[in-house]
Amino acid sequence: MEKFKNYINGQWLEPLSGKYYQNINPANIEDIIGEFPESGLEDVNLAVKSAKDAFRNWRLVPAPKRGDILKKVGDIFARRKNELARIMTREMGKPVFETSGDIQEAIDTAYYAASETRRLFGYTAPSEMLNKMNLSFRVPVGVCGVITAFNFPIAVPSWKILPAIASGNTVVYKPSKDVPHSGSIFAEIMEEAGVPPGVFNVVFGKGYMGNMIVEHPDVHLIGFTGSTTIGCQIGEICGKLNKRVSLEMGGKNPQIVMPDANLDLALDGVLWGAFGTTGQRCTATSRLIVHKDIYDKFIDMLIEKASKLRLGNGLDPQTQVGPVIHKQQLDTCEEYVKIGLEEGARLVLGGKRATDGELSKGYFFEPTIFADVTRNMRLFKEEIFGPILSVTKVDSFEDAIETANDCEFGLSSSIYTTNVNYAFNAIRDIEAGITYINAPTIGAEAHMPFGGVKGTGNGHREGGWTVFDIFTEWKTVYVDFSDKLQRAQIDNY
Ligand code: UN1
Repeated sequence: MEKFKNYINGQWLEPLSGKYYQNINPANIEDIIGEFPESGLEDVNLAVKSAKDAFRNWRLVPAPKRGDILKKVGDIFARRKNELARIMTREMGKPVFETSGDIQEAIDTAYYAASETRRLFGYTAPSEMLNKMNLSFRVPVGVCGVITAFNFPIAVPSWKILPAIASGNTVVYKPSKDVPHSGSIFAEIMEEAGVPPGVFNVVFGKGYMGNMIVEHPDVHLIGFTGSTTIGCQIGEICGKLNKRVSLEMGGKNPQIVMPDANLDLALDGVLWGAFGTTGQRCTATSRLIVHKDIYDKFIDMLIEKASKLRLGNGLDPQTQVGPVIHKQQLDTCEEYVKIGLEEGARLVLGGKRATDGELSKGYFFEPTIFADVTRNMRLFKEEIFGPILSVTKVDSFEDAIETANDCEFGLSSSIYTTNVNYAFNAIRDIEAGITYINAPTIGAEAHMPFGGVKGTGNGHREGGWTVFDIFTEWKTVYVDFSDKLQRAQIDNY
């Protein structure tokens, strides 16, 4: 069985901890992908030291030159797209068409970051004094710790790593323990593209290792995507240590369907939003909010089509829905079905593990729909991260918006309507970082700000130009060419 290594300072190194763990295919638990380092503090220390040393030179490399390397990163991802998509599917389960999209998102991010190295605009402003010039520009922060989840093994890390490096930072990356093979290939690609030793480092390990990165005194910034529980813990530590931290956490994303909507379109939207990636997206549609006039009809349409979704191994081109990531997630899904039934919601589809034939080999859960979910239920409030959709009936447009907003999270949202007034009211009034009109809650594009309000995040936006606000500091410069002492706020007033 293949034994993988950490990537530190441009070298592939066995973990100093001497420990390894096995990673398995969630669609077939007999298929072991490999043994990956279960790194410890000594490994983290080595990676951070290499990132710290590399920062001295990397920050001085002209940004467009850094961009040339990132362009190559995008080219190599494009060249290896098909091969890598299969590796990712084997490792985390979602179908190959989805893992291909995941890589495409990294390609888009690489090219965007590369081009941004020729902008990274600063501001100039007039000075209040004669013969004095005021400038400001972006500078890197230093060593960035990147900690991500399993569901987008390449795209989500790329959102952080590539802009961080474009800005002149260096990175220590800890991939989710469930997708280390993808993390290893990320390192291979960075190496081949010519990212200098130490600028990008990968250390494999389990959850505990994240804290070692977060607490390390030479790590200046943390970029995290994952659960709200872990994210809040990281935020707390970073608060105490006065580190910059960008948190991308949970969602409980609503899709509203109004009676005037194109119902077939709304149906396709909710099926993709709720069951794409087996519901394991922070942007997944987990609350369907339907107007009373079409409620029964839409639920019938939904059951009819959702019951036909084809579960299976994501490597099979017929598969529409893959497994969940691990046994624990399967247990969580079962637990929420129990909770939903106890709370009095009406189970209209699924609700149990799928074990027919080949499915018995993996962690498969039937696409599950609960109707008559009310706002007081846990099913309505809590992120499940699995193929479980709640449907709630509302009386009016106002009720729909209020219901959508009755939530601790605020990442994505959607409304299906042909009424322009409803659409614009929804854009204005839904409390979420992202609102889609006549499109599902999933489908963010790499060049637009991505992130959420309320319990989803801590005010940052990845993606697009806004990600550079996370990974840079501002340097303000005053150039006085008057040849005399000019005292601001004093001499001119
Ligand atoms: C995530 O679920 O962590 O918009 C990110 C989307 C994808 C990104 C999802 N482009 O669903």
